[in-house]
Amino acid sequence: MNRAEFLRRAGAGAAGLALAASAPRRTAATAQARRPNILLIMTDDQPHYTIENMTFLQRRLIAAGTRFDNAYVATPVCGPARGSVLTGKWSHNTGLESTDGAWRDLVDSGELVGNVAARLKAVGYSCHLTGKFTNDLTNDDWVCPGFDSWWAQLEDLNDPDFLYFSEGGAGRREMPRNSTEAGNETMVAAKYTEDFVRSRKDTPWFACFWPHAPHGPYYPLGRYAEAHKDDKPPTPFGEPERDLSDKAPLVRQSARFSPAAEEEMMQEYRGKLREVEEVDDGVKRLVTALEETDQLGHTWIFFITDNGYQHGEHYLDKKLWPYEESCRTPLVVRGPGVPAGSVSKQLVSQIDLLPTICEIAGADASGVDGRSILPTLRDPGAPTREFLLIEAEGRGWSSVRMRRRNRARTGYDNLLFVKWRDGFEEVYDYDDDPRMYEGHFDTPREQRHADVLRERLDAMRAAAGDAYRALERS
Ligand SMILES: [Ca+2]
Ligand SMILES: [Ca+2]
Ligand SMILES: [Ca+2]
Repeated sequence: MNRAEFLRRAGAGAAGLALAASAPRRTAATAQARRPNILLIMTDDQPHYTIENMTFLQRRLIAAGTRFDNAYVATPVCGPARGSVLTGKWSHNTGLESTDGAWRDLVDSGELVGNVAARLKAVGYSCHLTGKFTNDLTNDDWVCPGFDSWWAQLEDLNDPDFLYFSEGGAGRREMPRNSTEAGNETMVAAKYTEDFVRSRKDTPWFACFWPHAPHGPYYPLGRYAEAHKDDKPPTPFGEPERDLSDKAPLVRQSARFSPAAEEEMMQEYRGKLREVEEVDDGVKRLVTALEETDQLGHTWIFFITDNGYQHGEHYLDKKLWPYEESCRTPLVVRGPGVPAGSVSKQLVSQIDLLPTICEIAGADASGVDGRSILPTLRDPGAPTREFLLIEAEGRGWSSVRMRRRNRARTGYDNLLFVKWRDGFEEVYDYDDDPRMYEGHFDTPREQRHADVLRERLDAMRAAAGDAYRALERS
């Protein structure tokens, strides 16, 4: 890349330097005015692999940034996951274990004082949110600390006829739902975020576009109502020989084997894909607005989901399961200095968003459990961690993923260890068993690492901050 291209990509800091070099009298004030914007797009209940269906995201974010193939949620269900994104902490440190009552739990936790928007506001950012903040938000005069622009959906989020929302905490309002852009919750939320980014182009901003899609029930835009009629998830329904003896009793009890259950799960999958299409349209709307207002070059864009979803893998539906479809999140980042079209295999978590965003903005990132992945955004191979926690204490399990270099075989040992409240253990080796059909300790690698994984998980489930991060590396 040439010098101009390098400076353009290097973004805020270098842009300030470039301006200073060409116009020496414009100094700190210019750099200050050019602090990068941050757009955090978080979808609701989106299996990681469905970003294959997002053509705009593929073309303008993935091809222009980094895709993370080992990014995970903190807890695979809405309320606790959103708490971890907002606070940069594990649910065992926020106390958030359930989606029922999630908003009240979050307020009562006292953790919102240090939420990501409050930290950015403290250094001069204008902060905005549209869409689903969290579950059970009914309070229509409340605004989360740190946000000065607020369009949050209120319960009942799943009402088939109306959208309910609070604009700036000024009371409960409603709009009829329909299949047009004016009545579609994703496109309405995108419009409010578009208005925000267009109106704030002279100040640094942090915008959360958190559509309540592709969460069910499915009310897609009319133009997608007939799409994806025969599509099926990439991992087939069920498991070989219907053998779930390697999985916890709760998995066996929850498994649904009937053809009718399979048909229901496939229909749900197709509903999700239709809503994934409308999310892609919302992303397009925002990126186009950033381009038209000349902000794209100094805006970071993060794309994630709050949790994934099973569509019949291991005969399971819904979420809160310890497997990839529930626990992986798509993570795509485009921003100044991020190499275009790169892929990172590093272990990354939702709890890393707050420290990463704060580092980009120059805000305080102390007192959290996550770590900044900015070094990995600059160089996709830069290591993050070797062990990563995921927990679902409300469902009765926690897990640790290991991705550790094995010099003897010039590769990595990639394992998942799950421990259930009743003592049941499962272990999977990604290399030999990528679909997670064999949870017994049946490979030499699994047996060799069993004690390390058990001890590591026990310690991680109780740790916070520096002590937690120390457990992530050997
Ligand atoms: Ca969710
Ligand atoms: Ca099995
Ligand atoms: Ca195994």
